[in-house]
Amino acid sequence: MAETALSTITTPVASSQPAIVVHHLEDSRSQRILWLLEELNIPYEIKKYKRLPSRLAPKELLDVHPLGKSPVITDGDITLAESGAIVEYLIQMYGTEKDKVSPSEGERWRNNIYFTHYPEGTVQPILVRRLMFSLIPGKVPALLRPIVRPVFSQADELVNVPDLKRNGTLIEEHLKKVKASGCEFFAGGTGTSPTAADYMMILTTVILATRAKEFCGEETIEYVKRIQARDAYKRALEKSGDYVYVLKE
Ligand SMILES: N[C@@H](CCC(=O)N[C@@H](CS)C(=O)NCC(=O)O)C(=O)O
Repeated sequence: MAETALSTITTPVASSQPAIVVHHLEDSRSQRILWLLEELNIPYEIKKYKRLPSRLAPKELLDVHPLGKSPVITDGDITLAESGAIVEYLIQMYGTEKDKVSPSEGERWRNNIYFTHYPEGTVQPILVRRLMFSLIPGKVPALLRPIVRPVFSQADELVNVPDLKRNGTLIEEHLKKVKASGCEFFAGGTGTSPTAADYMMILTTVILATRAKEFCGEETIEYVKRIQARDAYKRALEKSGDYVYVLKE
């Protein structure tokens, strides 16, 4: 199969059901959307895209959305990018009461909003910056690498490490707090199901647990294990195929 090959898996769709299509790039934020759709138990179709050797997305994704990134969904005439927007859209359109959090729920509502926006707004950019710092030295001419590598390593210590320590602690302390009050999900309160916050936070927590363990606390690891044990999460993994961010026992 060509590097940019696109393949389609269609889950059984009753004719009256909405035709949601997920444009899914391997090993990407799009896994959030597959998990959500499995939890919501609504039919959808996956169009799969392989990353190029550069790890960038193939140009076919530009035909779907002007930024050429994943996830993107189409739902009838609607095309929507940005994982947080997609999560909120799907929950509003297809979620039931258990998937939603209302303003009357006070702190639970505020937690839900905060942890829905925090991963893309704060932590993911730090993790991407860290990845770039680790990759750039390998891209400069070999002769310069002995000079460039320590510079980026020092920059990592100076810029990324303190940020990741603070963020890892914030996540860990929050999970301890909600667990102490009897909830196993990010929004806390009386919630017994994942909410938008969990669909967004799972990527960050699993990256911390697998790729940045030094910043990841025990409660965060337990959270990832709990989510990975959910049937809907397992079904999403089966449908996506190989996924690099899996916390092994
Ligand atoms: N903030 C966007 C980020 C989208 C994004 O950067 N997606 C990555 C996959 S995780 C991507 O498409 N990367 C390939 C590329 O940049 O070419 C979101 O949450 O959807």
